[in-house]
Amino acid sequence: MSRLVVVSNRVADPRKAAAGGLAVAIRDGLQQTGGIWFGWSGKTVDASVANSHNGVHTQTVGKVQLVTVDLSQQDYETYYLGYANNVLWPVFHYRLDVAQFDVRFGSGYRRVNQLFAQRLFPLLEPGDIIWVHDYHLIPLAAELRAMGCRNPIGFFLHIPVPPPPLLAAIPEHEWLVRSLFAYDLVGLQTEADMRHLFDYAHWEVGAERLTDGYLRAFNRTLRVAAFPIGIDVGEFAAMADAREGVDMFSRMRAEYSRRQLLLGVDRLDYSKGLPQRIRAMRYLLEHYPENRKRATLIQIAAPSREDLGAYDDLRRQMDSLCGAINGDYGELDWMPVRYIHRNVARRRLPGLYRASRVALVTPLRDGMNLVAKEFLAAQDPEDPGVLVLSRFAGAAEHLKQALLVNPYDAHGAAEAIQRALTMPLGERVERHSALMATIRKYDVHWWRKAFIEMLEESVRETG
Ligand code: GDG
Repeated sequence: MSRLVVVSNRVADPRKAAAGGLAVAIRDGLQQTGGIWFGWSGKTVDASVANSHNGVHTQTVGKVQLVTVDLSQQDYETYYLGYANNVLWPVFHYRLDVAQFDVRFGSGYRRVNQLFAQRLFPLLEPGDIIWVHDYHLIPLAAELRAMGCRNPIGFFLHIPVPPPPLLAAIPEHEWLVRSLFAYDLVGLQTEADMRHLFDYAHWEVGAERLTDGYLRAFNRTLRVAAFPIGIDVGEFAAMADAREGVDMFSRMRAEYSRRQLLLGVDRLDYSKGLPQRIRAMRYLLEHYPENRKRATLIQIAAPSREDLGAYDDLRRQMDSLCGAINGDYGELDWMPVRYIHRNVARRRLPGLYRASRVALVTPLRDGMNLVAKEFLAAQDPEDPGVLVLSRFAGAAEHLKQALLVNPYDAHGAAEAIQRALTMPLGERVERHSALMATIRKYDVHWWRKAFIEMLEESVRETG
């Protein structure tokens, strides 16, 4: 079996309890074959250190080496804050209005990808399979190839691919897509993402569409396929039954015994549709007054990327919307929204999910959305809650039995929430069991195996 080399912006320490399902799946893959997990250390240091070997750290955990590199402050600002999070993240989530284009960002992005390639290349062995993750590292394979790397290299994009005219708004769009052709396999979350990439490649670079997921351009053949990412369903169900999960569940059930709990769990990010969700709640209270003094939304908004201005705006907007809805509708003994701008411990999440009658997963745009799947996995199958899911989350492509909504339409979303709150037990059970079958089949282990198998296969086919 080939050794696996995983590259991502950040390296999760797989021994830490906080590691999510993705980190666990990657760790399992690495432990099976041995290998390397390579990425940024999360630290910024003086440029002289970052550019020397003192900026590289190696730790061995079992058969796996965790290798991280430090970045200079300037690289952090241009590569990470600038290009990754002020250009690629907003544009790939269809938000040209919050994108900020600056040539310095593009050069920092390229420089850090080169630095990663320079540090990684000497560690590679001929049989290694390389798996690169996410938008921070699109040009990594091209940089490795320029150094003479012939190993199979796959790329998985965790976020959506926007339609071609939006992608083309990025000044370096052609370079980015050309860089993708240095990979042997590009994995995307959904069929819709595939269509966008194929259309772009066809119209903008004249790529030839070969059979079944193969594109030919720049003298290379690239295979593209959709691998909807999943969760570790067993782990989540077990966490719901563990002490902290059960404690959380009992506390919430006691507090909300005669009330109905709605739940949102998100990073505080403008892609997640949080202001729109509060507006839908307002609409619900206005038009279905039976929910007053009865339904409460707990919205966990974990702090995220607080160094960026667009996130400050969102924070202010949420403070004001939540203040207004509570001020207008709240009573001495009831508040419509409990907004918590903090991180909640991972072990407590399943209990919270299980105590909730409805989950509101209503992003404006999302690659997949794992919260939707975690909520389902944590439910009591005999008395499950209802998932209200945005049609614009990648997850909507295969979670068909959820109540799908358009998050921009406060009226329609409120109707769906009302339907969820009043759904009879039989229908809840039926929908939940169909959804569980899907998330069990397409879990995170399926995702990792399917990607690696296809990468190995595409390399055999194209030589
Ligand atoms: C990207 C793509 C794609 C959230 N709040 C807390 C907390 N979380 C955890 C959730 C879940 C994870 O964070 C969020 O995952 P999502 O998939 O919902 O969203 P992104 O972070 O935007 O992830 C997304 C994903 O990559 C995988 O490919 O699905 O589309 O955007 O696991 O539980 N965890 C803890 N406290 C919190 O307050 N502990």
